[in-house]
Amino acid sequence: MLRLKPLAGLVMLALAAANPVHAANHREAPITALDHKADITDVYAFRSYGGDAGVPRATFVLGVDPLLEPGNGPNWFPFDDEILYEIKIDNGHDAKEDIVFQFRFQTEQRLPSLFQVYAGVGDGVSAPGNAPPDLKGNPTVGNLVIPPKITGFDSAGLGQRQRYTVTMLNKSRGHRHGKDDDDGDDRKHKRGVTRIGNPSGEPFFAVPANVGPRTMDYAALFDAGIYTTDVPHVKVFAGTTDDAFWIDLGGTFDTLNTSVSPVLSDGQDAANQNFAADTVSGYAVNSIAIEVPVTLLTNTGKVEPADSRWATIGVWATTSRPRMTVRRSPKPARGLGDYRQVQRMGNALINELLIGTGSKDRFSMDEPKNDAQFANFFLDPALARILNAATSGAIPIPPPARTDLLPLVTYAPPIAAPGTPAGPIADLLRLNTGVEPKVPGSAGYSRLGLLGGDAAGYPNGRRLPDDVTDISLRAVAGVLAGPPFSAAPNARLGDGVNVNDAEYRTDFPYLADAPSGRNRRHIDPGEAGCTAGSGPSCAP
Ligand SMILES: [Ca+2]
Ligand SMILES: [Ca+2]
Ligand SMILES: [Ca+2]
Repeated sequence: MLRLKPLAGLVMLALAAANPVHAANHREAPITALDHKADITDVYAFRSYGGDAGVPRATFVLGVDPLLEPGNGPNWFPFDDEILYEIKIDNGHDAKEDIVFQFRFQTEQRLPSLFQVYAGVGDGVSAPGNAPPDLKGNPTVGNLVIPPKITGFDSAGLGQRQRYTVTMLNKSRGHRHGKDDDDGDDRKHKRGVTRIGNPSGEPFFAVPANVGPRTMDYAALFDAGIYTTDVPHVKVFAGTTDDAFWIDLGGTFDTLNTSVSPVLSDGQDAANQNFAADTVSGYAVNSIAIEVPVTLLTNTGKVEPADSRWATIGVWATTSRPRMTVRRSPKPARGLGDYRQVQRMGNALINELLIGTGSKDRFSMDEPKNDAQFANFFLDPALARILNAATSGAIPIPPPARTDLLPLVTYAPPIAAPGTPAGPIADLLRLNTGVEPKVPGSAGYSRLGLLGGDAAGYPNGRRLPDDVTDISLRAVAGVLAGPPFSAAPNARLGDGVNVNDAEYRTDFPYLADAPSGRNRRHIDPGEAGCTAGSGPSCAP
């Protein structure tokens, strides 16, 4: 076991700036620490492993608004009508978006006279026989006072109701077909703008926070919030869910004072259970998810084999707000003008672990195609030097320039096929859409993704159960650089939290139910960690 040596003040400051807590991007940059609604927590992109295996599909999940305490009424956690939420795809290896999925929300308040936005009990509760008359002296006995338990989006008790629109932009048709494309059939590429709709004609509704079992049937709302759309094989979902990310946040933030050594034993590394408290346990997050067939994503409009240069796409997400805000008190503020980017995220690694605090806001607001300006941060990452120093050299690190990290910021093997144009340095989550998905828990699956020999996992895309904290620590420590960095102790770095507290769904949107405000359980340090919905520390 390694012993951490006491850190010098400068190192402690640097560690706080480049802390692995930011692997999930919860409050990682100065501006989004002040703008929670626009704060992207995580971006996931993976080949769908549920549903019809005959139609290769990919699922994208965007998490925003970190660390939502489920009991935090009376307004809970609406999406922001002023924010444009986008998931962007580069399929031509130039780090510019070719396909964009846009989500916009619209909020209505249907219970303006009530003090909280959700309410419900059983079949509804009427005023009892001793209820006093109202202010005008009218009798109130028998009047409905509390609406029935919320079971659907039309339930009267769903006071705050959010609908949303989904728009797909295809910017690639025409200029993306170069001499390397032997297909040449432009009809496969839908030009311009596609409004993705609900075949029923109803709007898409967002799933509300899980207030508690008396007020609502959250699971029924979650199920009703999974929409099959009028575009074949495209599904959408938005709502308050379990935060799919997990980490020993408190231990990590206490200058690497994790509950277990940052170097795991072989047994800890292999176990499908937690040895430290998941600080994010019992918290919710707002999630937007979309599933689309691979044929809508690739440059050729086909399902490309893994060894094709066209198989690998780049993915990132952005939040944007109108350029101007007009304060109209006592009326609500109004946004005016076109949108300006507040934040973006691709890998769970780049802005969080590598970019210096003084550059994080610029990074958040700039575009991936301009990321060469930040190249020095990952060609000689401070975090690697901190791991080396904090362990008195027991964690050896490769010398700069750290070209072993290039697969994360260019199109390069082992994610992209050999021969794929590398493109500019850019923080994109690279997904080889030709790699067959693996069901978590099945043969060959690893929470460590590519580092665990599972080609379907992070950093080839990112699945919900991929342990990006451990993977990122190991990658920064040089495991992609070959011996000696690819062996233990570098290859055993981890925080002791190996799995989510809640059990993920096995089909779209794969996210777990939000914990309820009534019964949520935050696991404390020293407690055995609730492991995927079972174990001594789970919520009742
Ligand atoms: Ca592009
Ligand atoms: Ca969780
Ligand atoms: Ca971990």
